[in-house]
Amino acid sequence: MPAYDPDNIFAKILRGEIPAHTVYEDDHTLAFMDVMPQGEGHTLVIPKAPSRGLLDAEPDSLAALARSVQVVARAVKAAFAADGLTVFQYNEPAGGQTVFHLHVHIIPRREGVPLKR
Ligand code: DGP
Repeated sequence: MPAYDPDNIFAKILRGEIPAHTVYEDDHTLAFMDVMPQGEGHTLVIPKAPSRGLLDAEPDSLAALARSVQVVARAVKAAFAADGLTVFQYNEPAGGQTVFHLHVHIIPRREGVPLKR
């Protein structure tokens, strides 16, 4: 697996070098709206600690990420009056990953409405 690249776009968002529509932040994580949403309310949650994906993340960072995913998922579900949620995470190009800083997707879902691709 390649080394973590500190110039990835989410690292730049964490450093405030490029803007993001932030919806949640704590000491260890940040959540912001996805610029290419697959559905209304598509939100990303990332750890502040540098990791390329799930496989190289430190346990404390993962624990903080999991807690924030639940906080943000609850908020997004309520804010969009969703019937359900799709939560997913990709690793490496073969797994569908395009931005190489660990992130979790949260997408509010409505009965009968498919995801955009
Ligand atoms: P993936 O690595 O395939 O799990 O998806 C990366 C996601 O990041 C994709 O849904 C689009 C989103 N994205 C890419 N560039 C930016 C950006 O500059 N800002 C924001 N908010 N989202 C981005």
